[in-house]
Amino acid sequence: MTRAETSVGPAWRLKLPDGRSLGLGGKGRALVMGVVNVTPDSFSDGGKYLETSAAVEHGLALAEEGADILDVGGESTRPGSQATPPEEQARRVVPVIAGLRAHTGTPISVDTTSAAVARLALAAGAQILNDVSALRDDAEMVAVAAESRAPVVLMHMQGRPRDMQTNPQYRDVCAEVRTFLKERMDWAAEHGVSREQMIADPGFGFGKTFDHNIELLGGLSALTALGRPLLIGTSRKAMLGRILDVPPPERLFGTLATVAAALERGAAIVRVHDVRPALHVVKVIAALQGRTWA
Ligand code: PMM
Repeated sequence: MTRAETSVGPAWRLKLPDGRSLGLGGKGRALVMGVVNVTPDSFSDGGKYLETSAAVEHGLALAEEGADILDVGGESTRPGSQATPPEEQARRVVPVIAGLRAHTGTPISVDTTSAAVARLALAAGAQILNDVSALRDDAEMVAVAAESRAPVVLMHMQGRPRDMQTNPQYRDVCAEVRTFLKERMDWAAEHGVSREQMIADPGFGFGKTFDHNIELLGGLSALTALGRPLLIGTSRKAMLGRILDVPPPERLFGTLATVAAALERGAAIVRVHDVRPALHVVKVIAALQGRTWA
């Protein structure tokens, strides 16, 4: 990895297990991660792409729109949801990952907290791990991350999806999220995961009230001190519904406002359902920040 300080901030290079790499930060623009949910019950698009072929087609359409990464998940993490057994997650995501891999070179991440699912996903062609539990749910996940050497997203969550929105409490949400992510990064490094492969995510909507989410987005730049690329996932989330009073499919413009705000505060990867509009925002902000935008 190269980590050069430039006038526009640090540059990172994530190494993919297939030998390719993803550059981000520095002079380059932020990356867009397109969401491919293969779930019956995700809050924003649940049930829509449950069929393998529909999910593959959707992922390929997002790649065509310019997604830099496709994030494939088979478990809903919406508030109140129960865990999906690994067998069922694998049944949903593995054929989709294999189908995408056959038709696009766009790097694929797997959104799972299960080591078994992660292993099968990597074998099917996924190259990035996205673990919303920051390697806490499954004791074997850290070994999968270390052995595969895949880039890994570590996300903050207070509580677990089934109870996380019950009564989340913070004294200082930015400081606490930052401390949590630092501790998880240190822990993962002690267990053999390369720091240079870590991506940090504050976890919008995961164990946070509306006020917590707003404070976190406003203060996002405090997390750049972690020294790793920041990923943010605000797309269509409830914080936007609270402000705009519209259902998830109508939260695109609100999503784009949060994408712009996050990019201004140092986000390096934005996880979104609507790739093309987000990519336009990414490019324009990159130009304003003196970066390249191609
Ligand atoms: N949000 C969801 C699922 N996975 N992963 C990361 N790293 N960050 C997020 O914010 C995140 C995630 C829930 O949203 P969805 O149901 O629209 O996928």
